[in-house]
Amino acid sequence: MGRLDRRGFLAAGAATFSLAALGTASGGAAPAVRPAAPPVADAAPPEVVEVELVARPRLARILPEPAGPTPVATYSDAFPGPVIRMRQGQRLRARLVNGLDEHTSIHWHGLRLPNAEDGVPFLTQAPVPAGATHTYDFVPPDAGSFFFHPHCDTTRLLGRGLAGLLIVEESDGPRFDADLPCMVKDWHLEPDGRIGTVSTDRGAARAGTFGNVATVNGSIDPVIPVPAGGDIRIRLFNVDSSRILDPMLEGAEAWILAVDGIPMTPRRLDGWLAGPATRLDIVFRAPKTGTVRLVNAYASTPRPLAAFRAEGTPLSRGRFRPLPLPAAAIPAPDLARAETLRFDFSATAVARAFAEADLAGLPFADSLCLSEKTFWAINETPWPDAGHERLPPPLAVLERGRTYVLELANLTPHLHPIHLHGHSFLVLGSDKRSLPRHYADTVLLEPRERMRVAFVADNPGDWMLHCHIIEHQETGMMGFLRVA
Ligand SMILES: [Cu+2]
Repeated sequence: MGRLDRRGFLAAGAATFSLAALGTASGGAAPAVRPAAPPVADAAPPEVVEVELVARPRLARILPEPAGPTPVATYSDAFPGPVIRMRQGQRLRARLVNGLDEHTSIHWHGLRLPNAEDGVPFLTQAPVPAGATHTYDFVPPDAGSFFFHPHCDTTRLLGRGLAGLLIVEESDGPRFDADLPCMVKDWHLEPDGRIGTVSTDRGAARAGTFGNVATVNGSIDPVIPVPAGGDIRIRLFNVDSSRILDPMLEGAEAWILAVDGIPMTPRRLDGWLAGPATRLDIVFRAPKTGTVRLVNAYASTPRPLAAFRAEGTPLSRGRFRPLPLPAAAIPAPDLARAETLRFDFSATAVARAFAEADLAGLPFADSLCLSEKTFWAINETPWPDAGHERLPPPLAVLERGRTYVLELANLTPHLHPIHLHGHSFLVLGSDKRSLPRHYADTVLLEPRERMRVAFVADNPGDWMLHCHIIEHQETGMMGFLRVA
């Protein structure tokens, strides 16, 4: 069927999918401008998109010479990606080849997929041993901007870049003159290019251990060409483990079209905080000449992330109007009959002891998937540390098909992006901020903030609920809900 090309992908039987690099890290090279997908009627798409993801150490150039290349870990030779592009309705068959020296798995972040495909070692699947393979096989139900990463030893592996993007294109909706994934990540680098310390106890117990080299698509402040005068869709992925973004586009009027890949009523990009794991689909009109700058305003002075430079003969488009993307078919919560569950996110120092009966039947885990220390907890229950072998009982058992309102209370002075697997929830509101109702899979809790989200528990299985500041997740702020 297929053959292994130089980037290490097996493209078996899939004629139209695209699996590409985001850019080479040298000289600010940028992703290729790619037009929006043609209408489905143009060609009968293959039913199955097959990819091979070979997780292993590689070398990538992030810092300019005389620094050396950085020893990274990636899913392909494409750095930092890869990007899997497919169309809504297609089936993804992704074969993971574990070339790491430890067990791993792939979690498909934000997808409402069957529990067995969710990629949480011990909880939803057996870990994939070093040297072994595992195939994920599912049909993404929603179009959108998703990403994938391991779910154990995550601070270390994400710190080395082990993540990829999954873009599921809508079959209709507005057309764009360019559709550009922008993967935002800070690296912890020594001056010679080696990976430095990705986690400290001080960082893990506070806001996270921040990197020192900000990149977009693996490049430091890259200049990305865009068609002059065109309508540009950028898909911003915050794949960093701790950085909070307040993305701003200087030099263009920009609108948010989707949060976490889920379309919303277009809203001006202005002060939308995007914590780790959040994705924003943004549209702007490129100028006829010149440059639009993407900056992170969540800093005392805005920090440059990337620039978009208008190139080519200016396109003549009409008046700029941000058109909504087609709505996702997410089940609407039945708020009148909802049950409310409260979850407190707090600091802790003491692991909770459970009776043997509570632990009966729960899986054993190993030190890669248990924390070394605990600084955090959900409802006073930290994810167990390495002295415990069994996973804790579920935080709550939910009745399949019922609507639940989760009241998420941040009792700490730090921010926590809280992520639920396998479901998209409706953000109802905050006791501190005015937010539009919108769907998401990760919601950023500001210090002492309380937010309410609602969803239909329609997907059976055990689903992680955790902070996506990965050091918080791995030091206790993690648990799971059981939908039965
Ligand atoms: Cu947190």
